[in-house]
Amino acid sequence: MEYSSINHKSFDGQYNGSNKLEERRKLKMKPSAKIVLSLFIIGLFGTSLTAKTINAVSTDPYLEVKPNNYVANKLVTFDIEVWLNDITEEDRLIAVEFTLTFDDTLLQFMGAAEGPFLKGFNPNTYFVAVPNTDHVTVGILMLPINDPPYVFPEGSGSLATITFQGISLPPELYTPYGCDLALEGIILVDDSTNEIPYGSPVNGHYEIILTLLGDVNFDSKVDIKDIALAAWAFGAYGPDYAYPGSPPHPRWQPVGPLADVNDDNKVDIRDITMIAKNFGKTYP
Ligand SMILES: [Ca+2]
Ligand SMILES: [Ca+2]
Repeated sequence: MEYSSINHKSFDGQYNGSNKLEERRKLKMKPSAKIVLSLFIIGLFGTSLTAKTINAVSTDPYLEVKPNNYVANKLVTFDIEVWLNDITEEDRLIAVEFTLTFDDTLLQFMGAAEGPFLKGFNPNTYFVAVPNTDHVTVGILMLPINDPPYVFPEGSGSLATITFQGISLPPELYTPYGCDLALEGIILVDDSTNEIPYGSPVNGHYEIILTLLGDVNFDSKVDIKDIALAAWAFGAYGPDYAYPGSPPHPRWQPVGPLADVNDDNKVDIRDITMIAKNFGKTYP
């Protein structure tokens, strides 16, 4: 699936133009915070629904970058996961390799960690991630266990979590600026060292959009929708908040990093106040 069809335009389209929200306005229905939030979440993840629908017809296993579209409004450290989907026991998978490519003028690779999927079938895995300037190559091998029968992976799950840091700001407000997080060099190996056929991967995309201070949903104005979104993430905090390595609050993603206007790794009344201060501002 190419990102040209699901680029910034379609992301914006959730908020501008003749979308569902606009139709509701025409019907003089007050959009509740719930509707705004669900539209926002569809905006962020609608692409992933489309991608899944396309892949549902394929029976081959395939790799997927999750989330499909990561959108930031400042330079942040963020994680993406690489999932293996639709593997079957009959595939007899014992090893996976893939390369994730990115634009090194926009992103810096920070680290990679094994996901839980393969370990759930065989705790004896060997995980290696080799970073390079603009790509990282990951390999995972399920080591033989002495106690047959060998349990082969089945279903879908995360192979790896890869952490990036945004390092480059766009030249101006509301100018889309980003790169693909594309999967290449995929190899799935079975226990006879044969390669397992796989479907087209679902690549990811990273985008940073600078906005008016407080425009949480990227619609070029600061209004009640932005406050409603921040209210949804109210009380949420990011990773490393409690102590180094601590997990983020369950409601941190996807809105928390965007609603954390003062960039202190949590959403609280300070952020809401800053949004309220800019209430009514529009761009340009
Ligand atoms: Ca807004
Ligand atoms: Ca904050």
